[in-house]
Amino acid sequence: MSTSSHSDKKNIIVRPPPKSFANALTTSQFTNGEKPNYELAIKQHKEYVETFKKLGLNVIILESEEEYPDCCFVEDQALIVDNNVFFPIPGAPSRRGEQKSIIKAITPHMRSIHWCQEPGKIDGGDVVRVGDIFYIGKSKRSNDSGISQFQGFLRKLNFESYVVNVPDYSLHLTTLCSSPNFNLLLIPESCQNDLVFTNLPKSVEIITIPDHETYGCNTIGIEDKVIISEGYSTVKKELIERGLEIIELPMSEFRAVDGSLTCLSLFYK
Ligand code: CIR
Repeated sequence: MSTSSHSDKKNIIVRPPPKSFANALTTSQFTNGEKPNYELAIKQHKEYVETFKKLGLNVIILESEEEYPDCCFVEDQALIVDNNVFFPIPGAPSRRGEQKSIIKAITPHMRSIHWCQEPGKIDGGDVVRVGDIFYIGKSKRSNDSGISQFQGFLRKLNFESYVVNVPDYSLHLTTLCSSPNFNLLLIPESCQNDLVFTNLPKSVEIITIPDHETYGCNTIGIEDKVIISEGYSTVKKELIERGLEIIELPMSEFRAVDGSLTCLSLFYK
């Protein structure tokens, strides 16, 4: 998840894709409309889970639910900041029921619990934390009311936040960028002017990546290691050059339905 600080990544919640995964929502931004393959998605998800186990995280695996084809994308269902949670109203009505089991799994571990109210809607996938500044994507899934309610939650926790307009062709802000550690922000070249990161600290280096590697801009940093999607050579090279250790994971089946690495997890400490 993109709201946790790098030191918060002790526990990780994941959920394997259900058999109905081929019916997951998609914009086809990254494909020609081909459906994901369930068996391959399960294999890729297992590799994802094993990676975090090897890195020493405590992995909590929730059961998938057939009636929710998108239920593996747990990032969208909760916004956890330093073990305080804001439960959003997800932007896609078909995904709202996924939240029940997430609420049950998370609430016992949280210091405080907050709820988005109608007419607000916001997806976890629209939030990117860069150091201690939060950037919130205004997108097809996240509206002004949802964003301002989440900003109110952040203010109570003494965090600054800014809104970033997500271009129409993309689902979420995390579809386009990520911050693998508090000094780096990866964005696609063509988004240099479109994505405005207000008050980005001077210590943060923006690495621009060729547009054909846009999907590769979503990464997960764990200490000096960065998990990236397999097949994005520029992303890999740029991060290695900055002294980071790379772990590559195959993500083709999740990519087919707009799911990136961060979408598959929720972290708390
Ligand atoms: C959806 O359209 O909701 C899913 N197919 C993909 C969700 C990706 N989640 C994320 O970026 N956080």
